[in-house]
Amino acid sequence: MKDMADYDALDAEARRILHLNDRGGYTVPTDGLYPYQWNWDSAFAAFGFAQFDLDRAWVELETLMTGQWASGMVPHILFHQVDDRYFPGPDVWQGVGPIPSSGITQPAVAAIFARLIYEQAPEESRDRVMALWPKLRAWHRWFMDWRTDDAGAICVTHPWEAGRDNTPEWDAPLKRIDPQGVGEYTRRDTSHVDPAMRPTKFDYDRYIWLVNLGASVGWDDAKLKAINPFRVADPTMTFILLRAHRDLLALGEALGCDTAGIADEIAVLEAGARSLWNPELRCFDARDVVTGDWAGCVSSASFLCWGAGIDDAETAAHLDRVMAKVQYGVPSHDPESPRFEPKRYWRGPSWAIMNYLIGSGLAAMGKPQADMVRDHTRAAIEHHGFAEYFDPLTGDPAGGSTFTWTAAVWLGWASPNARG
Ligand code: 9WN
Repeated sequence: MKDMADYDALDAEARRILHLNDRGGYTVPTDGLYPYQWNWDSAFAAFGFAQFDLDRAWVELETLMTGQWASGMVPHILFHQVDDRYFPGPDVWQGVGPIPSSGITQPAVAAIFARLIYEQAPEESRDRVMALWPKLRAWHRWFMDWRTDDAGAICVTHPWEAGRDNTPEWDAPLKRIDPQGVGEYTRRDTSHVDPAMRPTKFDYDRYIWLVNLGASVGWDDAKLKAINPFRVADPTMTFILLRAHRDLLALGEALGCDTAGIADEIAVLEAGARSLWNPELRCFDARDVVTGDWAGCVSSASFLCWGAGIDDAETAAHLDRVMAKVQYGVPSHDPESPRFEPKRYWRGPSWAIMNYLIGSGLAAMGKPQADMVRDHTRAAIEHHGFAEYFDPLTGDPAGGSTFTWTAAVWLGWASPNARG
């Protein structure tokens, strides 16, 4: 246990990281490995900035929304300036928005933080959030139009869309893809980070094949939906959109916006969330929409249910079982599964952002595990720094360092000085 001076120093280091990664109006996840603006990273950055610079927090969200497409979609990467340290860049993606971008989205966390930041300082934030609200509404509507399955769950159409790139949930759907014609390409990620901590070539070939497929139809939502073999109803997207939609509604009511339709959409998403209950696994799980097959995975995404306002005793029992095996946060995949790899990206490591979404959800529903999830996250960061992710067994830092969202989660939630 550190004393308060040490925590103050960690707070200062977290603020330094946010400034270090600030490119003027937007924040990169970390220099080199990810030199662009990423969607959900940026919303977390806003949460971090809001702890000490309210104006800069709003600017982050405002810049994110400048990339919004005419359809309402908000891309997962905005390429504000070309940087060849990352692949695939704007030439491969061929996004069709107002600025160069990718063609897929990411979990809709922005409205969650817009509400949180607004409630922290309503007077000063009112005009800023009023301007953002209709854009967030349009983005959520696009999700409802293009990403729901028949049951009302939200689907991922590319492994990068859920932000949990190589999680075992995608193994079977990706296996069905023959990545013909992908050709030669040079990965950049493995020149920044140990390949043992990154997705495999098998995964990358399919990631790029899916990007090429979207670009081949100009990212037309209807055309792509008809030809895309990868469509998985997913707890990450569904629980997060449900939580964000509740926040959008509360925010809209507070601001006097036109909230027509949102309550009905929440009911659809609630049904969709319940459709992700796998009766054999006795837990929330991903479901391949093409085959109807369950992934059969207890993952950190299963534990996002509380954030969405859905309590479940059997999922809580899984959380207790899983947490008894680790010391540094919620593992992204079940440590008792043969597919668990504690250092490989989304196949085992603990991520501060998921811990935050899970822990804050547990706290909102008064669940006793909330403090444990926060304490684990605090321990990971205080012992091992602001890494992209952590080995949940040893706490070893993994992936990139000086990471924006880890610093933001520290400032907003994990630090003993945090107000959240
Ligand atoms: C692809 C930026 C992003 C995160 C994702 C994380 C990782 C990108 C990559 O980095 O994905 O989007 O190239 O590996 O999986 O959640 O937003 O930090």
